[in-house]
Amino acid sequence: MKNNLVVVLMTAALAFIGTISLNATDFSVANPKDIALFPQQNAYRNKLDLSGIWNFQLDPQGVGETEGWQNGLPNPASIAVPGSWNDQLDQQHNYLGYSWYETTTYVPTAWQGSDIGLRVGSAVYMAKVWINGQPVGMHEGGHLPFAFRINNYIKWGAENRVTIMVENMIRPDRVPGNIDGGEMSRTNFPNNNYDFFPYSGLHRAVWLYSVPREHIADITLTTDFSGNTGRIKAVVEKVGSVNAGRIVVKDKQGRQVATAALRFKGAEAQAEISVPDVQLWSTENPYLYEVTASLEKGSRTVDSYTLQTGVRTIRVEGDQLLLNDKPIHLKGFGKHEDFPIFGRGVAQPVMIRDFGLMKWLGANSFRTSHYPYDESVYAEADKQGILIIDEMPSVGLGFFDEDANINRRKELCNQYLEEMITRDKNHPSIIIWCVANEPSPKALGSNVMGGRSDADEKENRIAKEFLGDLVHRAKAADPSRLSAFVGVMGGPAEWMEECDIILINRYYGWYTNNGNFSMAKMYFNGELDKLHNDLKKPIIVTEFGADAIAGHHANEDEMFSEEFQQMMINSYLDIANTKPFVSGMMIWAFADFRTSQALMRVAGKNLKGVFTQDRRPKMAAHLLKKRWVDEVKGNY
Ligand code: BDP
Repeated sequence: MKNNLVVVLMTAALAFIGTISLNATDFSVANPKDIALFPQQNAYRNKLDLSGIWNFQLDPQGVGETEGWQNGLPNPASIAVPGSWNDQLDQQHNYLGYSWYETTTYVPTAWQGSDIGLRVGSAVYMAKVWINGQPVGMHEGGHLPFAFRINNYIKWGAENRVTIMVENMIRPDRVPGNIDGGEMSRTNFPNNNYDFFPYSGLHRAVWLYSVPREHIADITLTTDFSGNTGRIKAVVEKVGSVNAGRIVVKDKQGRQVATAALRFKGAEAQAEISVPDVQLWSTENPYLYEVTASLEKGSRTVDSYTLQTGVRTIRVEGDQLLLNDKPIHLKGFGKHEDFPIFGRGVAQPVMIRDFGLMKWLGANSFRTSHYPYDESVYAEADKQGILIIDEMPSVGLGFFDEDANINRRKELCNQYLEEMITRDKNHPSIIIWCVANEPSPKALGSNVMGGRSDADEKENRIAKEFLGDLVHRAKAADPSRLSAFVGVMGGPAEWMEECDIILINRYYGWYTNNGNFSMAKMYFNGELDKLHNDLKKPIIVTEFGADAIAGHHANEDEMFSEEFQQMMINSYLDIANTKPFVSGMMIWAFADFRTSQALMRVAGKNLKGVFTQDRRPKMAAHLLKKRWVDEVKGNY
């Protein structure tokens, strides 16, 4: 009750502030194409990481822009970028509203004559950028980068002020947000309809970078093989009049194994490259080739860009998920980017530790629930042979409120999809694009006892169209991977008909059937068979698990104990081992993580991690090591 009152007061207080309008004059809206290639340092390109201590100021009244804070913050504190703003300074853990970031930098004189860009890795939720007080651009949606060309705003030979205003209000016309009404709208604080803390701010590095005026704008690699020969298809896009180039493929020892000429027709050139005696990329042997595209004017190279890629295929055939034509079973987790104090800010030591822990217990995969992660995570997964279900930040979608909200959410989802695929498409580790997590019917709550929810006719029509279109868009943008969304427990199975593979979250024995675990197992077992029978596709259980308070021990029938969590995970895995059509079991979650405050969230956390938030193993982690490394029996 108390929480609800606070929410009402906060909402009323914020209503008058308004939010950043996308129509704001002078600010160009970020173009997803501009995030295609991560800044790279080589002989033709430069990059400068602006990470460090920035100036920071909250703007609870939303007066900064009219008072000219873009020309200098009146009373700034220090803050680290990247990092969530929530826990770095006092009194702003739950803050919803405007905040301002500011830093200064020289742009190296040697970059003159190049195209200069500014790339923001992730700003949750909405951002506006100024350089030297001049409006540059804006972007909506966190967890994905945006970039602007900034040549016209730069001062050479002098300091430049970079100012970024970030605004993080949670609304029904935002994704993720909070939809009024329905069983999925929560009574938590801050009030959102997703189960992770609404950490905000500049979560990833901000980069300055330069590319030659005539440059490679994008590279798309897709791979295939037959027998011993690998095939890499490269589509290269360029800017400028240069019309020739080259692709060179090198193996791990740096030996050139293949090359092809690029002849541009308009802005695009394509090349098919054969790789003899190919070493396929797999979880056991994550072999990466180095693919370099270059632009050439006569004998002069004007730009080049290098990608590390693996040659591999992924597809579904009948009941099986096939990596390089061989059945693969995903053993892994749903995760979060979440760590004390960092919040959702990039924490690379934690990232490296997580990969180590996944290997330690024999996992081969994870889902980037519930948003795309930092670029470095995918590069590491490519190297370590870990498979990824890449999920865009479309969690908690509903289809029953005002049309205007639903339409806006769809526009945002389309944008996120384009951004995610543009950014991530060249990573061999990514095998599935996940276009949403748990889109839910309004009446879901009363139907999660193993039954199906009755969405009304209009809701059903909108949901199927909305989700079907997202799945198809992903397939059209990238036919080389699978496309799906994660179905909620109790949700209509027919919503998933267009998915290439069935992804489901199930919590029998936790959110239902409490204290009656034999009933929970029966439901889970029965539903797997029914879903498979109805949809005839392989199934990955992308979430299942139980909260366990680390160090709390009891008999295994007592919820919240480590024993209960272990027993539950064990039972689900045993059941999955009896179903040949189950292609993956991903435990929710890898580690405990912060959520908004609510009665079910002890200490403000979801405790379903098999590791604690600081990565200490619970009993369940040891169980997984036993099942997946020490005494392997069956698929899981
Ligand atoms: C699922 C959500 C996930 C939650 C989990 C839970 O996909 O984000 O954290 O349930 O309740 O519904 O633990």
